[in-house]
Amino acid sequence: MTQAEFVVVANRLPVDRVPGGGEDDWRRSPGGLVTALEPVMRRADGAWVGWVGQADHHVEPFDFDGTHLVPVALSSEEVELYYEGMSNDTFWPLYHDVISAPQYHREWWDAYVKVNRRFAEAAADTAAEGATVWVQDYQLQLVPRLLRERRPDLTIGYFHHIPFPAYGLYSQLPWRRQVIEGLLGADVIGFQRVADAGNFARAVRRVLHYTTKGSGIHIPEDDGSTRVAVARAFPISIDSEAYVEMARREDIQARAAEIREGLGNPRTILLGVDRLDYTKGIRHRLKAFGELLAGGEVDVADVTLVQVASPSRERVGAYMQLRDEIELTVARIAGDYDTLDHTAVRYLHHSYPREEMVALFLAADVMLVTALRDGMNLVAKEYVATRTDNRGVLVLSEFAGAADELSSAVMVNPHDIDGLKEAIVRAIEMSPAEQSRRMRSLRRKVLDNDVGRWSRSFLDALVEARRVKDGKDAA
Ligand code: GDG
Repeated sequence: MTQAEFVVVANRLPVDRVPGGGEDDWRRSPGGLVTALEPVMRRADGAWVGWVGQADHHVEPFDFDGTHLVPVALSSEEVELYYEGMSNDTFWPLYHDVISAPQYHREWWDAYVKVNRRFAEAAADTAAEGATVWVQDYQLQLVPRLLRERRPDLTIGYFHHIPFPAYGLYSQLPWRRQVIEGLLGADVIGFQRVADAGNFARAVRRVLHYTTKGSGIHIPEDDGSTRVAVARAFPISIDSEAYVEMARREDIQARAAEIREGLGNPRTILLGVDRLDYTKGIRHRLKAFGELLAGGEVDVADVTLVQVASPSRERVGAYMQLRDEIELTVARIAGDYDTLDHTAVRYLHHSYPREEMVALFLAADVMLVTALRDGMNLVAKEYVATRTDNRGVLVLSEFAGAADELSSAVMVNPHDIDGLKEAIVRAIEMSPAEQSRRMRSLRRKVLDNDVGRWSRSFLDALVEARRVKDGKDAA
């Protein structure tokens, strides 16, 4: 059994099976987290504990590209109860301000506990004495405590990629105490926004009556001593340089021109790129755009909205319903406003390679990020990173975590349809000088604060936690 000094625990392993390949054919998953942690994993002789993404599949631990991968198996029933149920139909809607009604089912919770225990056991078996373990996201909120119980020698971090809701909503959760206790097993608990960390600290005070001071949470231990866990914001980012490099590639620029051409060279291309998810505000965006066409503020001959809605969680009822609603709206807009030469909305229910996404970013004059609630929203940062000529406008929801940093965007409250319409018109009409002024400032933020900086600052906080712990043990 490998004993690693640094272990990441996430719902998914950082690899996907190669389609059509053999049992042992894996490729690196495209995600930002994987890119961010790659250098750390190599340097630290790291291991990654996670699910392979297929139910009822037992895979032995294996090495991939310098990282030791430890697969956790899930049965199809567990995928249904722990993943699609508790994670994606309870925590996801509850933590995104109940945009869709969360379902509370005791058998989902039981499966969640059981699967979290399995991940904690796998991590405990993988970590070397005194190692650092970094747990990722809301599917694994109980792992920090379960792991600490088994391995008090470890330094444990947890990062929460999605929002943490206000207590008035969080308190609905029948297992609100267990979840807080689970998270408090970590030495450092990271959130996207300062407000998320604040909501968490308040929940800790309300549920457990612990004292919090700044980012410190004072946890009474069984032996009468107090342990201090740190809960604060570490806003995640992207591999900005990789996006800049792709944006400079001639083949990708040529593809962007081809995309514009294919749409009939409209004066303005608006773009939305989201997983098809009710948190992303796709319906609000379509409603605002439809009204602009109806009111004549926007003409189909001049403006096209390209909406990429990548398939997501297709077995969860709320997602099936959302897809039907969006597709009905798109078809209505097409029927009312398309001409033989122009299309109002080019709707694409597909996933695309990263290069194609960058070509789309380059082709788009206006990027619409109108999430009703979003932990961060990396698409906003990716768009900004690719705009090397400082042109283009980002319309950004104040309910996305990215709004804290990207304050030079055109800010919107997506619930305010009139406000959203005004923002879209303003973006379409914005002078090149104003575009450039705003984009320069946005780009500075995204280039300075990339994902490498994010992971370094989180890991530095863990090193500090370790120092405090060692100091305490020595005393
Ligand atoms: C969660 C939180 C937080 C999308 N379609 C395609 C594609 N994408 C890529 C985007 C972007 C990523 O997927 C989506 O990231 P987001 O941040 O926008 O949203 P979530 O998936 O909801 O992520 C979020 C994030 O975790 C990180 O902490 O920011 O708030 O909800 O990178 O470009 N990529 C490709 N083809 C597609 O069709 N290649």
